[in-house]
Amino acid sequence: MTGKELLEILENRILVFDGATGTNLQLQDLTAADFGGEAFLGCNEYLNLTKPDATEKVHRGFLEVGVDIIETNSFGATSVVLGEYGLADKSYEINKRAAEIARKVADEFSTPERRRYAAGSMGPTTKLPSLGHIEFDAMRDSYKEQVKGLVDGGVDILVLETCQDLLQVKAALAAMQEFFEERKMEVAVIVSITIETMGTMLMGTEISAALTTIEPYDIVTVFGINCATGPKEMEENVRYLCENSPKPVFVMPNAGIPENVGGQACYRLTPDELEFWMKRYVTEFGVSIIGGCCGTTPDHISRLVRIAAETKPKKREFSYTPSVSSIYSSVALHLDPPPVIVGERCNANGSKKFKELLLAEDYDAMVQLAKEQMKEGAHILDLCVAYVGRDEIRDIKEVMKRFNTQVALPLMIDSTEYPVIEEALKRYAGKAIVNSINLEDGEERLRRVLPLCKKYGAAVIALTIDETGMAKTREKKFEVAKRIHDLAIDKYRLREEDLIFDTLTFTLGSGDEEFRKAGIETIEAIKMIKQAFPKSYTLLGVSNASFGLNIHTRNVLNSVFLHYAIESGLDLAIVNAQKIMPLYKIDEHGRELCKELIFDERKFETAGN
Ligand code: THG
Repeated sequence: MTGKELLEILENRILVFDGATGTNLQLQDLTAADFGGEAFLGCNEYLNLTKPDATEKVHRGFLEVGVDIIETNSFGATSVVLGEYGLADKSYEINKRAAEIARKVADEFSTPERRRYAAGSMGPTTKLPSLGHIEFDAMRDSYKEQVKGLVDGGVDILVLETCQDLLQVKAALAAMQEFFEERKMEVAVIVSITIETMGTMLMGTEISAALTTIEPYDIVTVFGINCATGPKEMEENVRYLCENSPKPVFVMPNAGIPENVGGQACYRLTPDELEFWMKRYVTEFGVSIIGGCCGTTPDHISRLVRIAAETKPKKREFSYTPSVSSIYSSVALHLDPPPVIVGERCNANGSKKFKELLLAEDYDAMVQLAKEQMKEGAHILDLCVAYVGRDEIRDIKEVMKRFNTQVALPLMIDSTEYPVIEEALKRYAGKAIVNSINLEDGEERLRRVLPLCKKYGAAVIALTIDETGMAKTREKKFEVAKRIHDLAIDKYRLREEDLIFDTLTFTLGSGDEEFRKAGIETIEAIKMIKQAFPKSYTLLGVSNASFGLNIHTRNVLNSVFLHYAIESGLDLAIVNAQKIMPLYKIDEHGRELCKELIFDERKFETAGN
């Protein structure tokens, strides 16, 4: 089943997933022999080979109470997890068998009026890539083998569930995307994250950050939450998703928060209680797919079947705010009042201090400089570790593995090197911005960078530069922006809201006749772009406007220039957050002089320095 087919079904009915696999295997009192020996005791996924009847029995139990979708017994069947039992090389086989078993039983219960589906369960593994437990590539490859087994075994859907770390999600999605491209096919994908009792994912991720990061992926059809708590504790997060997510919402709670009874997890939520909450989520909030996680039995799930039979899907009204995100929290690409402030100081070419820290390889102090900018009011950070004579790949790896978890602000990856951009994106759990693309070498840069943005779910900055150089007039800036826009959207399938235009400015203080109109052209181009592409965003590296002037003049000119750019619709500004002044703090004379410089209304002969 494709994502589109799943969406069509969800237009007309609520779908019901099954309940706990582990809990219901345990109820069968399986012996070590059933698991294939003492060494494999507790490896539920191995049962698909050693005692397939046990898995089949769980599926039957749920299909008998009327579920639409059963999940394969493959939650821990990646090589990463199976390796703990010495079964890493059996991953493909186990996943394929798990899928075949589920496929067979689902088909048995299918009727022409009502098909039953098999969803390939993919768990979080036992490793957290954001904590360095495993490299992105290794995790992606392990997931890819699981996907291969599940799809070859005949699943209709892939469900990546109980996700703890967004970087783990990205590795799994990269695996699926590569697999779909290689096979020239696709199956519907559901991603479900786990929100712990403290209100965030295990890594500290807020629900808004998770939605922002996963939302750009076209292959993900449905997004939701499962595990950790009962339905009641999920209320605020379910509400958030239903009010904000463009993708249909999935909810699969435990039978309550587990209580420890003599070393055993004990789940106490009654079927009545589950029904009460889930009914509310479906009818009032507009949840589309419901099911049960740990501790839920066929008794619980029969209540969900009843809800689905009694209820038509609610037309949900949501409003999604295009944003970017760190592993922890998200930042909208337009703020009121504007602008979104992008801190410029984590740039080896733009800050003497950052350059020195890079040369000293004092990566931890680089994190401190990032944190300082957050205190100064930055919302996003530009990050550039390019420095002549240094290995930029090595530096970006070292920096990203720290910035990913130690910097709470979303990052803008500022590099001209494609491999550097990819290495950065592979180490970033959130939704980044890639800085930047342009048409200097024709389409080449778009061809290389935009697929990376799609693969890792990033936004991108487009500079108004083409084969003839940096555009100078408003018309030319607009023309280049439009050319990039059309290519990015039509050819590379980027979304309008993931595109940020930078109309660039030459320095205004050179006194050079050629650049007298640089400021006004840059500002006017912002207006034209905003009008033509209202769903996209605009950005300026503001400090560029004042290169060559003395430091005080720079701060004043940057502040005034920023003011007028914002008036023309600028959304984001790369600045030194600490140095930007509100207009009222600048004396009348200074303000007037800057205005004349920016709008070329000069009553004096040369630009004052
Ligand atoms: N557009 C986009 N990205 C960009 C730029 C842009 N990235 C880089 C740059 N331009 C924006 N960042 C800076 C950072 C620092 C300075 C200017 C622009 C700067 N630094 C001081 C100097 O060089 O004189 C040094 C400050 C210090 O050492 O502390 O001016 O336009 N998309």
